[in-house]
Amino acid sequence: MAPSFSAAAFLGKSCRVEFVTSVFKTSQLPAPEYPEIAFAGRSNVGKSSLINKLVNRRGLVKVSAQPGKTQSLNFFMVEESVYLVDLPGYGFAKVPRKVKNDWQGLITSYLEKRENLRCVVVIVDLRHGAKNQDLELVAWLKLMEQPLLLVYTKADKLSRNQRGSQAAALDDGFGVSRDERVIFSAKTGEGMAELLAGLDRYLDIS
Ligand SMILES: Nc1nc2c(ncn2[C@@H]2O[C@H](COP(=O)(O)OP(=O)(O)OP(=O)(O)O)[C@@H](O)[C@H]2O)c(=O)[nH]1
Ligand SMILES: [Mg+2]
Repeated sequence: MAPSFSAAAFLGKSCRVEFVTSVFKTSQLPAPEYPEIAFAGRSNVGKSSLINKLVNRRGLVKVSAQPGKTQSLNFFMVEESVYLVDLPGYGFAKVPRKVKNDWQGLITSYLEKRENLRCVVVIVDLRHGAKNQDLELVAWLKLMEQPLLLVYTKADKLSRNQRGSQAAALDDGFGVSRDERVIFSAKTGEGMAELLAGLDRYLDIS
């Protein structure tokens, strides 16, 4: 295992980052040699945008014009110390059933078995209520005692007042307190410091 890594020291600014691999089946997963953070959420919620913001590279991860673009687990290595994993979005109806089942199988077994997975960042849209699949994912991660951090993104699309009331409704739905979630915008970078502090709670285990 690599030495402990501080998100706040490297992420949110220029850092060394490289694409490692796209994984379509479990057998393609890279060796679990580094601590790992995975990013999950509904299709089009802003997972790839959040990762780009974290590594300060606009075009590193493809941001989709159409939902459902990310169809594999995409691994990125930061500072030769930590993997960031962009997961395929869920809840996109137009994906054929066969493909959907394959995805679900892959993501489920990844989230269940990945030994170096330190934290799952679950991203939801601050403008919308908690959807069933979000609630199910969070409940299932908690059941597995898998550490997670909720990120309420696209905050730039709401006024200050709306943000407060929407965030309170989401907190209620997920049953989390304010320090278990971060209000974020990939457009403005709002919430970056809180996000990094949240990640460091799980990364910095020394
Ligand atoms: N205003 C605003 N737009 C955002 C933000 N984050 C993402 N977007 C936009 O939302 C759309 C989807 O963003 P992506 O980052 O591709 O979302 P994704 O979750 O990776 O999507 P899939 O890979 O298809 O599941 C793009 O048009 C982004 O520009 C944000 O914080 N603010
Ligand atoms: Mg994506």
